[in-house]
Amino acid sequence: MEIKAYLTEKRQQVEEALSSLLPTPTPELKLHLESLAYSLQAGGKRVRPILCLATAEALGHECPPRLMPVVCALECIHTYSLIHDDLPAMDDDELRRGKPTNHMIYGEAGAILAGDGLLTFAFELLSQTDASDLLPDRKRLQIIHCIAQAIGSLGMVGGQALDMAAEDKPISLESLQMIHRCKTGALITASVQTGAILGQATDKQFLALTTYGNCIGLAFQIVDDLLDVEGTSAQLGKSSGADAKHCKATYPAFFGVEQTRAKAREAVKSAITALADFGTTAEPLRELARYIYTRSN
Ligand code: GRG
Repeated sequence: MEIKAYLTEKRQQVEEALSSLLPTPTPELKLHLESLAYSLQAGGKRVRPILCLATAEALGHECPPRLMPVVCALECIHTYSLIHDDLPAMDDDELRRGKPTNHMIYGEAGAILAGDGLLTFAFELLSQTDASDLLPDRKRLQIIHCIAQAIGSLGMVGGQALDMAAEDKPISLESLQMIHRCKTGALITASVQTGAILGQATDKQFLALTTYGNCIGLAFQIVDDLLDVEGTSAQLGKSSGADAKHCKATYPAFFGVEQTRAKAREAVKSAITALADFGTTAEPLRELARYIYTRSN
């Protein structure tokens, strides 16, 4: 299977669903709603919703259009985290997805509210109850719980707190791994788990897919560390060298570039091994794992 064509097709499916779901700007809230759309439609890779769709497909289920709001919620959450991560009080970045960051256009208060709006909107999308014929409420609740756990204080937010506290300080490899697991890995794993629930995974399949999610989450962050060292800002669509600027511990700082690359390859291999009991329907997941290793932005 051709991963590029697969990604293009799925990305289009996600883009169309996102555009149709975004609230229509009212005259009073024009600027605020525009600020949400600005970041959401700035052209991300849509890795998390695509992972969710590919996981459901691995289990033999195409996502029906009426369940796309659940899938799109993952991208709203991811985009909120990027907007807040770029704020002056956090990583203080001026470029994201190849465009000025949200606060550069809408100001700091505007960007905080854009993030708040997207996070809240995600839970509005997740909790819509008009498709209970396709997704029983019990399963929907399981998805909401899984995502909330992944992005809260013991997940992404906690990872960000640890990351902020670790700036300019020497930290152990274990601490770095925990930051990666919480800050980046948790939402990636939750995206796979959401697809697993949508695809009606058995307990055994859910566990295997969770291992797959954990491994690609790690590979994703290791590659992000590498790209920060090796990529250019034009290629990445965000400032390169940001980790060094903030004196952040990274995989390349611990292991050097070559060994870091080997660790990313190892994580991808473990992800693919976790899918051993799945047939050809899991080929997109296998290819996505390989793509995460070879991606250039
Ligand atoms: C502010 C609560 C809060 C959390 C922020 C995700 C995050 C936590 C910060 C982002 C910092 C960062 C660059 C992490 C590395 C991995 C990562 C999430 C990269 C960006 O994700 P991509 O590559 O971006 O999927 P696109 O733009 O393609 O969606």
